[in-house]
Amino acid sequence: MSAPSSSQTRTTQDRYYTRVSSEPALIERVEPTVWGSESSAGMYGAQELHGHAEKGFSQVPQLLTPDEVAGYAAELDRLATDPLVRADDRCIVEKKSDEVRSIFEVHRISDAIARLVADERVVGRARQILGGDVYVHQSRINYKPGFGGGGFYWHSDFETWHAEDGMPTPRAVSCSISLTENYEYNGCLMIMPGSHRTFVSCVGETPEDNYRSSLKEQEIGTPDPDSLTALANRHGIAMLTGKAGSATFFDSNCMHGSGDNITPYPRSNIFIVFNSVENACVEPYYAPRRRPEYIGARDFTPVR
Ligand code: 6CS
Ligand code: FE
Repeated sequence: MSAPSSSQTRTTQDRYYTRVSSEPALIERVEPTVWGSESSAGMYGAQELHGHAEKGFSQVPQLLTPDEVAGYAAELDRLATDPLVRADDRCIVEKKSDEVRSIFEVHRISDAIARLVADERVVGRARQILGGDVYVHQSRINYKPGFGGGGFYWHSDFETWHAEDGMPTPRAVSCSISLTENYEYNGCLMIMPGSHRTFVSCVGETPEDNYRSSLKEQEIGTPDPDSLTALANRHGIAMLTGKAGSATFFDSNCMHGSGDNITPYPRSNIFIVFNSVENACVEPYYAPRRRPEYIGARDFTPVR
């Protein structure tokens, strides 16, 4: 399937068209969720991989030890208070405050996080799910501070990565590693279980430099209320709570979001997106031009 030039016109051969029609649409996903065999050797057992294929996500209760959590939490604090990092485009602050919301491309900024990316507990699970070698499409840390850390409205990551980063198919998986306790009330990740099997085509063209606003608060590429209602009624909503050190692996096309955090308890996580090397990004399908490489990588070197 050849990618269209980075244009905003729908191309007939692209199954996952979005942001080009005046009407939303629910499109059935045709690719598998687990690309390797569900009995492939690795950190996941067959039962866990089957569960991941069914729900579109899987939780690892204690991926990191308490000591490791403390180490990475200290690393997050160091990064968030480093003036050079604060001044970098990779650092996104909250819409309503000057608090750090996210820092992108952290696996290149922090040696500790680079090691975590290549840790078998992390990349090994991604390889099992994606059925082979993987590279990092995106990494970020989300701070979601207490008393006002902003949420993320419902969306599919694949919809954005297809439209704006040129990701051909949903053969990518995200790993969110919590460094603070994720309660129901402090903005934990919410996923509609099974929603990864439906691609929601969104309405509204991608503006120039959309990422400058979308990373603070996404508007373009968010599904319409009727589509969200249909998916929520069909699948329900799971609240991904978990202790610090727990991780959630979730398919690139899961419908997910998280609420604002008005509690005193921050919800910080490390977020790593693995893409199959067989699914390397091409030109954006529905955006005027590529996003910066710190958001959508163009180095497809497999994680070793
Ligand atoms: O635009 C993106 O790539 C990012 N936006 C969200 C809300 N989730 C996925 C990703 O980190
Ligand atoms: Fe997301």
